Amino acid sequence: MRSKYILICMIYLLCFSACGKSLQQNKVESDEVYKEDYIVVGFSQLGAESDWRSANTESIKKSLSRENGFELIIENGQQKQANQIMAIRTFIQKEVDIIVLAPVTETGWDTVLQEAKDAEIPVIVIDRMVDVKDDSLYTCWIGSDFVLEGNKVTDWLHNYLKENEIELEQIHIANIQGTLGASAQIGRTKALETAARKYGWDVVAQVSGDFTQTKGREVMAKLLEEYEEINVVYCENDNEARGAILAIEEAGKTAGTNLNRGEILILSFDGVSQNAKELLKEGKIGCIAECNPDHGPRVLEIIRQITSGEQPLKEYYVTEGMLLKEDLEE
Ligand code: GYE
Repeated sequence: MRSKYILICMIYLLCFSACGKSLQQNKVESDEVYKEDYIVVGFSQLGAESDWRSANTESIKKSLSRENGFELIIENGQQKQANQIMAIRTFIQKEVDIIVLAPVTETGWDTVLQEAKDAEIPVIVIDRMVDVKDDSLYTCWIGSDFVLEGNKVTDWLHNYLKENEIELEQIHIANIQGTLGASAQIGRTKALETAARKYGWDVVAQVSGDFTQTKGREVMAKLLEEYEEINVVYCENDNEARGAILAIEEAGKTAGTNLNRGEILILSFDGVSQNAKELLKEGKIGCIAECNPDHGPRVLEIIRQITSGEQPLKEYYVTEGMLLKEDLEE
């Protein structure tokens, strides 16, 4: 009886230790696969506030795929810098190979980027810029020329007013800005302010719509109550524009390109979603400066350069054009 008991115990112990060992081996093996076969990238995306943003995330996912040799960890910052800083610290702890950062605003990155530099992890900044004292804190930046985008819209407005013989005194502009402190907001607002000074345009109000449809709608509804005279709305992205159009229609007014008939002219940025293109086609938006969200292929190329010891360009501007009703009709 006693020897039977000892035998059962021995079998049990043998099984247990064999199982334990094989589990441990698997873990080590998979860790090795994870580290050796893939380039691990931590991507701190600022949020999911717009169609542009979703397209941008998709572009990164597509390029930094498993098939291309990447293990991609994405953290959504929910439009809050504190979340993004936390995400970067987690990436550092995980010892990722590369960090990709799409920052919500420009300032406040010095400390955490210094931590990444100390850990010798290259940081690729995409879309909006970072404003840091020491630019060796990041490897490079890729994104758009936001002032240029804004200039295209203000040029379009200037020509539109001339062609339609609309007097300067007749127009009253509301500026629904993007997230304050974001490069896209800073550049686009600056272009409007410069043109307003140059041509003497009346900008009646400037208020942030945080690049979202909900906020754009809310802000526009308030503006219409406060300023009867508004007849041009310079929205800093298509989601805000869509929100503004809804608010205009809810107030019983019309978004359109005929100012002489009392319509409200909407100007916008991005041109990524089908919905925005439809609104342009219907004449509810006057023009859209294109903003290119497709950063994935370029990021892929930059990582290839970094891993093969080449030095990527410090700044790289993506190309983009203008979206007009005429082009869509063709
Ligand atoms: O235009 C807007 C998004 O930073 C360029 O952010 C980006 C802007 C884009 O929310 O739709």
